[in-house]
Amino acid sequence: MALQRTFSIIKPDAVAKNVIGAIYNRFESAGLRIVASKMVHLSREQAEGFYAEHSERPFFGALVDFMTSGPVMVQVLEGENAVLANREIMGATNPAEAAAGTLRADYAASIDENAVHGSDAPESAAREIAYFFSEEEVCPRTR
Ligand code: RTP
Ligand code: MG
Repeated sequence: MALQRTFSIIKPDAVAKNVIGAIYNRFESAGLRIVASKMVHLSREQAEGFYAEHSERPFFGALVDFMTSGPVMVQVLEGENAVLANREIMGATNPAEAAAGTLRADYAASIDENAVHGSDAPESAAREIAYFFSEEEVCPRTR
């Protein structure tokens, strides 16, 4: 499989826990390369737009409250099969169901505050990367 990109967020709960570096280490240890990265405090408008697919769900308001409760790290990860690889590193949405050793098993407290986001398909990855980064801000490997 060719190199692929995915979009990742370290959510406000994990930033507050001071585990940005620990989570980046998981990505790198799994062979994923960080090719763009920044810290942002999302506005409600940004969070609502990012999670627009969930706007009719009952948890949408709580999700937006949480995602705007503190700064997040947003990053683009590049590697073989990056979308699926990142979802495996993250674990299940509900940390109670996440496999041992996954980010959500180790760092998430609940389904509402679950430490990380990762794109669920190559198409959503492309859309989500463009939502946060210009093309010049993504710096693929050159050596
Ligand atoms: P994410 O988009 O954040 O990476 O999470 P995901 O793909 O694993 O899960 P998704 O279905 O896209 O849901 C987005 C976020 O909404 C919250 N959620 N709460 N209470 C609930 O039943 C429920 N379901 C989803 C979670 O915080 C989830 O990460
Ligand atoms: Mg999702």
